[in-house]
Order: sequence, then C-alpha cells, then structure tokens
Amino acid sequence: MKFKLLAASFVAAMTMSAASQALVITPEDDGTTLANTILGSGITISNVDYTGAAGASGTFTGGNASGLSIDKGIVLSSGSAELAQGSNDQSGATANNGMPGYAPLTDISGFPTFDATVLKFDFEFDGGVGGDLFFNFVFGSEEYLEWVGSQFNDVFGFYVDGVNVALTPGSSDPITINTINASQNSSLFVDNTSGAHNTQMDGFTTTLQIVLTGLSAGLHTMEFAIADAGDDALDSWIFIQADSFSDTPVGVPEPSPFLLLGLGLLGLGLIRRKQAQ
Ligand SMILES: [Ca+2]
Ligand SMILES: [Ca+2]
Ligand SMILES: [Ca+2]
Repeated sequence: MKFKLLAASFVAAMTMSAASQALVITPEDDGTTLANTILGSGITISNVDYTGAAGASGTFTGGNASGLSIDKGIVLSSGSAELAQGSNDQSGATANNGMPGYAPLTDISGFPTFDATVLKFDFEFDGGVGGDLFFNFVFGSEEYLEWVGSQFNDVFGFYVDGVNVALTPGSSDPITINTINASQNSSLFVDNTSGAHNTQMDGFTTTLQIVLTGLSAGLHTMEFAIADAGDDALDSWIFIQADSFSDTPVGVPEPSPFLLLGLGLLGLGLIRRKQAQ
C-alpha cells in the first residue's frame, strides 16, 4: 500500500514537472491587474486604461522553460494571448478579433493596423523626484519567418510621454518583424521554426531592456500597444517581465548592456527633441 502511494506521488510529481516546463498563459483583461503585475520598485502608477479584445492579454509563467528568458509577467497580443503557448504545431496561429487598429502603430509599421491592444497608465517616481526607468520584454510573432519584409509588418510601441522608446538597439528603427528577424539584427532573434522551444511562436526576440535615464519629477504617461499590420491575421505578442517596470534594472538580460544603453540614449534623445518643440 505504501509503495502504491509513493508511486502515485511520483507520477503526480512527474506530471507537475512536465506542466511547469512550458509557458502557461492565463487570460486577463483587467488593466489594473496587468499593470500591477509588471510594477517594480520606486514607481507609483495611476489612471490605468486598457483596450483589447477578450482573451487578447494575460499573465504568464514558465517563460524560461519555453526559451523566453523572462519567466513570468504579462502578455499583450494582436490576437489570442493563450495561443502563444506551445508546442509550435502551426505556422500561422491566429485569432481575428475584429478590433480596430491604432494610428500611432500604423505610423510605425507603415501599413494599416488591426486588432490593437493598448495598456496605458500614468506613473511617477516615488518621493517627488526624477529618476531612471527600466523594464524588460520579449516580442514574438507568427509572421516570422514567412512574412518578414512584407506588408504584414506586425508592430508594437512603448510610448513614454507619447514617444516610442522601443527602438532596435543601436538605431532609430522601431521594433517590428521587418527590423529584427533571421537576417537583420539576427543576434537579437530566436528562430523557432523547428519548434525547439515550447511556444507556438515561430520566432521571437531575445530579452530586451528599455533604459530611459534622467526622467523628470512628476507625472509621465506610459503606453504599451501592439497590433497586426496588413491584415488582422497571424498573431504577435509582447511579454513584459513581472516587477521589472522600475527605477532600478531587474535581472540585466542578454544581449550586452552596451546595446541596451544605446537604446535608452536614443529614446531619451527623442524625448528631449519632443520637449524642445
Ligand atoms: Ca489578429
Ligand atoms: Ca507557430
Ligand atoms: Ca499579424
């Protein structure tokens, strides 16, 4: 009898282990819950506003086991959040949500956008002072690799005070499937065509870190937005690390800090130009 119980426990443990070795996504469309999940130290948020189709966003765990190098956090998509779960058994997983696009993302993509999901809030540094802003993310898409270079240029933007700070490291290019892929900025790209990683995404970026230094005291606006481009099919996702939206860097990821610092400086330069206008 005792042996049987042990055996049953062993099977249960094995099952739990298998389940934990993959990305697990729980749908969530409450903007405050989403925002609080990524909120880290030194920052207070308010005025949360979320727009998205049912099931377009969620929280996630098990990212590391699926090759994301971000283990938990939130996911926003241009289709179904849960579809990013593995395995990679389709080349074009899709949810057509019938949602409108988003003009700022259309500007970035260069093509009409559809199925936009937008999370926005105000933030300020604690203590009534200025500070630095950091957060970590991964972008992935079913548009990889077939539709790279086409009008299906799925896109996202991270707008701080109205300026997109999600730029391809070392450049002023936005991050889209046309700017980070197997042939451009390939050191920042993970090709999952083979299904080696337990996620439906055909390709995704390495973990990238946003670095914005020297933000002023007082209220700032933050906006995370993602959309399909060209048509409403073939989902894309952004994964933002839990507790990483902070005044101090969390878990400094690859690639090298040098590239990431360049990203931050470019973003700051854009903000300065905007404020000077
Ligand atoms: Ca869609
Ligand atoms: Ca796939
Ligand atoms: Ca798409």
